[in-house]
Amino acid sequence: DKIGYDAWLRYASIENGELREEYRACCSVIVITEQTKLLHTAARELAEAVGAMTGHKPEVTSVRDRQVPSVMIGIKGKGDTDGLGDEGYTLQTLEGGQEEAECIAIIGVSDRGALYGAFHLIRLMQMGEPINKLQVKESPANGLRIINQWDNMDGSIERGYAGKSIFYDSGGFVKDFTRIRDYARLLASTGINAISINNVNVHREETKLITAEYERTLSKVADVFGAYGIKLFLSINFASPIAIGGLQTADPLDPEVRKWWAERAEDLYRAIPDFGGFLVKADSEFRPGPFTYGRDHADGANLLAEALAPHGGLVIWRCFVYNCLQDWRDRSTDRAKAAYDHFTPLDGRFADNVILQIKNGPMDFQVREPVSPLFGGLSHTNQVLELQITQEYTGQQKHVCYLVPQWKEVLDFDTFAAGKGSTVDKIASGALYNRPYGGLAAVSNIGDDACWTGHPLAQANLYGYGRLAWNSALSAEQITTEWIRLSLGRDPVTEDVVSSILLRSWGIYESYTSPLGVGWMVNPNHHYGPNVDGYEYSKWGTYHFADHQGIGVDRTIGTGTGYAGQYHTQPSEIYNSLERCPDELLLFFHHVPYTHVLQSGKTVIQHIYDTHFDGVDAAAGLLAAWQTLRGKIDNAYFELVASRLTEQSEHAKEWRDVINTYFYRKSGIDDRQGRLIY
Ligand code: GCW
Repeated sequence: DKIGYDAWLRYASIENGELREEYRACCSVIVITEQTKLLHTAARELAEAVGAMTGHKPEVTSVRDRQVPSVMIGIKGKGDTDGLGDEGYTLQTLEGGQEEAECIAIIGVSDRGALYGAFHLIRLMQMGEPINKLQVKESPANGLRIINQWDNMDGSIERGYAGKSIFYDSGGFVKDFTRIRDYARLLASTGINAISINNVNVHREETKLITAEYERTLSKVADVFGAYGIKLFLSINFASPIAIGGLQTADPLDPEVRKWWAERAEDLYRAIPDFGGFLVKADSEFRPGPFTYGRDHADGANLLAEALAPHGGLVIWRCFVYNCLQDWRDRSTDRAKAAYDHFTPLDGRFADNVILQIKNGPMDFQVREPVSPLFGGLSHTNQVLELQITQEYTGQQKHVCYLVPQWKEVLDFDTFAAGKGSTVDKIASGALYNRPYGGLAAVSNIGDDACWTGHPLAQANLYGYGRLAWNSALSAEQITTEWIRLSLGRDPVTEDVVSSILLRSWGIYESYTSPLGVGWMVNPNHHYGPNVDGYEYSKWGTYHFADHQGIGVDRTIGTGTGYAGQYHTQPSEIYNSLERCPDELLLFFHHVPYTHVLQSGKTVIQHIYDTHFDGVDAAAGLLAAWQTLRGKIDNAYFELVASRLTEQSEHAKEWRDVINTYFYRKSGIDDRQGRLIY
């Protein structure tokens, strides 16, 4: 019943005897050079891993016996480590001599760096790599590598597909923190260094998380994460001064309000000295914010920044701000334009400890969207890229949809903001504009489900996010291989099959769901399953405008909403052009007749039919591929994945038939291949 619980920290015994002996010998003793919390964690983790993999658990000590081969874990301190930043580390094999045995030195710039170094060494052993000639030098590409939990204190998780919260239960914190600790381990092993533990939609009880009532419990939670180098953040309610402070207003410029927040921050830092800061969803989907008081988002963010600054805290301010009470008859409002319109005029006005958190696309985590043009629209503002690991619109962890390839596309997208090579990756990390803060944020996909993520293969998304946040230059293939070897072992056939399932899955999911970048077409509220007009006449601004002649949203500069003009010249010209716009985004930018011929040579309608028929076959193919692995992996794990893939394969047919039938009826155009459309 604990299927997949250990995820990528599953330390299977090393089968190759020679390798096992090498690891055992190199790691027979672990020496820590200083007594810090994180060095202790590093040593304990390494000892456990070596013990499980080799059958011999190394002793942990603080005195090195030079005659005995050992792993030394220490801190170098800033200054003498050229360009490694605060969190970097080196991993080196120091050859022994006559007097001295061989030693592996894991040296962090800080003790957090050393912890990452220890996890690196563990990973090498799990991968079956040699460790007797190590010359590794690593530091993270992104300063902030944060996970956002959308957990509520009643135990539910907004957009959660893997059970209930591991943090809360019926209105309070859980009593037993074991799972929280195990989650911290998983996160730290991939390099995550921050977490916000409550939903950005901050409800009544959660609003009180910043009060004395929760101080003690929070400081315990912070300790659990702190032992793994992860800083604790809280989502706050912008109207807290009214809701819990007894004030009449939450106006960011009101002196009483400023004082109130400053006091809250002081109390919080007294209880949790290494508290990270606040995550804020304001003026977004009915959440309170500065607009109520005629103030803008710089005023709002700076209010909190001022309160946190004396303690080194950060304000992470979300840019998911748009009109969610739109009238579908109003063709002049375009939700895609909203974030750019709201935030670019504020560039340069945010305090130094404010970071804007920007969703990867301009809409909302659809299977396919262009990159948000807000990346490229801000040069004097700290930014982080927000990704969604939880599969709200991508199959809800019933379907396999491996998102690392999607995230790679986003990171690699060239905004041309400061000339060629101005990728999202460089903007988010802060490198392009030399910003003090930057990084990646992502909405978690875990719950109290035995394997954490509902679908065991969805663990790969969480792992992949952490690895990309650490090193965005890793390829999707590399990350996939790592995840498979760590989680499922090193059988080459398993590796081939699973990596092909994972790497094809996003494209397959896209093919049988909404076509050509148009998005949505899901059932309202829960967002699972096909419903072409589910959001077509709603207030959320999510339209496809299909009629009997054509489909798509005209977002061009000349005749459309002008959204295409929010990009810099190079991408803007491409998107604005009917001929050059990439097929997969055509309907995001253009309204075209069903007979429009794509770059692929197919008409739009035939593309819809073909991808939906092919997508169903491909989904069945995923199941068939998995079936070949029976007997090669743990049976319970195997069956669980098989049952999910079966469900996916069935559900893909539902998608195919609803979508194809809808467009057949609208267009009256036959499928060239004469397949069955209802
Ligand atoms: O995607 C939408 C979700 C909401 C979510 C919101 C957001 C937390 O449907 O459930 O609210 O985005 O990102 O704030």
